[in-house]
Amino acid sequence: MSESRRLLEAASRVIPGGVNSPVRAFRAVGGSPPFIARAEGARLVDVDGRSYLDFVGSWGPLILGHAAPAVVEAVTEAARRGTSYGAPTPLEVEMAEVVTAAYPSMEMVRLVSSGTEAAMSAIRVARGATGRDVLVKFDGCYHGHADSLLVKAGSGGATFGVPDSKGVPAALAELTLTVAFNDLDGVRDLFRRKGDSIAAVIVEPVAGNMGVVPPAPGFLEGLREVTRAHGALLIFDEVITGFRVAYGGAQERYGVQADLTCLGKIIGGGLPVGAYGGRRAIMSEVSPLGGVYQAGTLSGNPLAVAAGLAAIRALADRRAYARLETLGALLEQGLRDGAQKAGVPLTVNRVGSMLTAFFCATPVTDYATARKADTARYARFFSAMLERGIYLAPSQFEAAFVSLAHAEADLALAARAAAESLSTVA
Ligand code: KE4
Repeated sequence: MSESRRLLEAASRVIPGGVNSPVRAFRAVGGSPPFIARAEGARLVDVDGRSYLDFVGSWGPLILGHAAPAVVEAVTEAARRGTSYGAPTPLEVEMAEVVTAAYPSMEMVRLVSSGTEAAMSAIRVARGATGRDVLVKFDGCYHGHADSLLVKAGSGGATFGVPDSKGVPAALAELTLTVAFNDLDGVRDLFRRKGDSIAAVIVEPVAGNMGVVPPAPGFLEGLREVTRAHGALLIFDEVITGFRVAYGGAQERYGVQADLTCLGKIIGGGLPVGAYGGRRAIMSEVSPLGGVYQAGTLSGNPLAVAAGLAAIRALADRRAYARLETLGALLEQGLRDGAQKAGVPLTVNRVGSMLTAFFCATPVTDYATARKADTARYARFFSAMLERGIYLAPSQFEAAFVSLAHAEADLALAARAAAESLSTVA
């Protein structure tokens, strides 16, 4: 028995599913997950000594690659000065100044410890600032596991939400309305009917959690316009896209500014950091300035902020994004070429260094079209790639990421493995 299998058995006795986050259990693709011993650059090594070229990057944070020297050095140095004080520190000021400089719509920012906390806090601020209760989200967009956000569409289009999880009170879920991603007419219709009760619209400006789905031309601009017209707030959940699709995130890439923005992943450099922020008038609602309460023992943790700042500093050289674009394009081309050679229908959606290869022949523009993908075929492709030492997201409805630690030779290796793997699933 492999060490990973032994560890999974041991883990499953004391951790639900043997994992600390469900997607890691490989339930969507079958097989059992390799337990990771260490990682460096673009590679993971599991407890059985097997090496993998990593295109998950811890689900987005590791845009510099694993164990980036600047990040490791920053964390080590910070740890020598203590790991947490529960008191303000100079680095938190620097992080807030760096983030607000990169995101002009964020005049003030509050650090938290996860993307979930960022999104949960942002919707509370939006409800507190507007005095309204209703929230609009999009089918297939994920904003962490706060109750109000674990909601999917009720029957029919933009109707009252139903819980997406046990334990979410129906009365709360009903305050979340859902619309199809990229359905601007659906949003406008919703505002015509319920506009005066809507506190905010929360959106992943580039969807990453139904697989990668870019915003349709005019979609983000339309959300900006309709929310402003009805006195609702526009929340961009940039936990994935922040510092990923551009230094200034989707707001820079698409030129649309949100009222509130959520960040996470990259800003922690692989350690637990989330953030939410927006215009001064809105953020002045947050305790201790205003009546919206939010707090956190480890918010602004010195080690996590040191790691995040080291990562962000490395991205300030905008050539980084040209490099990420080149690498992302190579991964996309390798997948397309392999699919064409194997005669396998594949739709690849990519924005910069994040992409998803959907196993379907039709365009993927929202969750309904994403769900047309052949998930069984994706699972077989995933396994074939893993056997060839390529570590992809263990779900069709997630993003693959390239990092600055990936080299052209890595992408050539991935392309060869994809061509072989696609021919086995044809
Ligand atoms: P966390 O609480 O997991 O730090 O962030 C929640 C979150 C919020 N917003 C967006 C756009 C996100 O993508 C996420 C978390 N992403 C998932 C998968 N894409 C993390 C992986 C996991 O759940 O294990």
